[in-house]
Amino acid sequence: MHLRMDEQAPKEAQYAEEGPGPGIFRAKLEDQLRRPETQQQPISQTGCWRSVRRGYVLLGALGLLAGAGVGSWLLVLYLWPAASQPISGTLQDEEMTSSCSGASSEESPLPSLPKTVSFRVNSEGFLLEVQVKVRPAWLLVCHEGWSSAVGMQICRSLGHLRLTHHNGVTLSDIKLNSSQGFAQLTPRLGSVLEEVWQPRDNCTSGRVVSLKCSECGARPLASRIVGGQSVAPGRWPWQASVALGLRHTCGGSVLAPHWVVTAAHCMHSFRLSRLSSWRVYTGLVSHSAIRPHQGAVVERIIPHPLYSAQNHDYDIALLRLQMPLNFSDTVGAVCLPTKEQDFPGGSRCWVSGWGHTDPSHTHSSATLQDTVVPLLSTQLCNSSCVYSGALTPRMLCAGYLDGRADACQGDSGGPLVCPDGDTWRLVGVVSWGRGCAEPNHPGVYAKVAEFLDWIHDTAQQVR
Ligand code: 4AZ
Repeated sequence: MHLRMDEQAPKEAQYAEEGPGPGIFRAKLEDQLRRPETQQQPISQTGCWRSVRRGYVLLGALGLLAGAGVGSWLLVLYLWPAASQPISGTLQDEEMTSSCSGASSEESPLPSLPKTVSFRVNSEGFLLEVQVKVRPAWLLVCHEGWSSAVGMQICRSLGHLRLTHHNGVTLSDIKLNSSQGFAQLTPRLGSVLEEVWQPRDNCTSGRVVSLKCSECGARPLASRIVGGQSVAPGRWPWQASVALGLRHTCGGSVLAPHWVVTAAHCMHSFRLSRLSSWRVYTGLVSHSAIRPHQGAVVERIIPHPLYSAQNHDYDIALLRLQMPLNFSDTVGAVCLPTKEQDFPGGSRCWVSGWGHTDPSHTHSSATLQDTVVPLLSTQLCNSSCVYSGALTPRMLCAGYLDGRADACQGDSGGPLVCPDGDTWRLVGVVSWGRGCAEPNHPGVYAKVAEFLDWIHDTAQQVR
């Protein structure tokens, strides 16, 4: 996490020095000055014309010198405004949007289909409620036609990894107001979750559905946190350190007791390491405090099958832990985004990690750091002034164009989370960027919303 200079800047300066600019300019001048000398040889052979020719040659040389002088002066005049500009532009947003092709500072909201159905679980009694397009009221769900498969689908659609509990609750056991409406599942072969809800005045079974999804996205200790750069325990309970032995290599995020998500490039970079060397540490703030026995053993590494080491597309991997994590005030899961959820450009999200904080790129931070980073529109991030089309649909950008703060090496694989009411959702996985906190080069993240099916299918299949 960091505020620092870019590792690539010196390299670019080097290229500029080796490049064609000043070198070509110097070479032309030398040519012009040399040419009269080479023409002197044939001329010097005839005696009577010697002095006349010498005069001409002298005049010519003087003329050339004067021409070169005027030429240089004009060139200096022409180049001066460019030379007085900073080399790497630090364009502000407005300038950026007007001068970069394909840029726009605000995310233009995509025309989205009206949502036909929404779900929520009320906090007393975990009663499942559904809201269908035709009615504004939240309806309780009748138990008839209910199945765990439907429950699983609903939990997933709410950003949870699993369903943990479901049952039928007798209506006479709960307090209801007289206007309470109900909805019943009408199972139709091949129908989607959105189309199966029929409003009812009562449930024939006399029972409604109670549903618990796996816990996520809460910060039990959040009220005790005081702001600042270094992080207090429990602030980001899903933050994991993915390590080789005791050596921190990448960040990760806890999705469930058995599952941690990280970046595929972290696993790719250390692909020669043995599976048994990997450890996942959770509930940590100070990395120096870790002890080997605290690490969770990794049972399986599952990189996304379409990960590309060339352009970092599909930069996501799942780690299955051998033993489940014990959730506590300082260890817990983050929620996934919901499918239709669109966090627009400007959303205030947070990135955290033990990555580099200094310009020398050699030290991971001893304590967990975090910083707020606004989401940037993909249009702006892919514009000619930023990443010129390098972002694929599986990536998103967050940070600042003035290079204020950014994720850095060692933060890779870690969480970019955005608040959704009281719930924190994993919107991005730290992936890449040109340098760190470099102007016009914000951090790039794997876009978790694009991987929901892969995450759910993998977590279901691998047990
Ligand atoms: C890295 O090398 C890395 N500034 C991570 C994030 C960023 C750059 C590099 C974004 O792991």
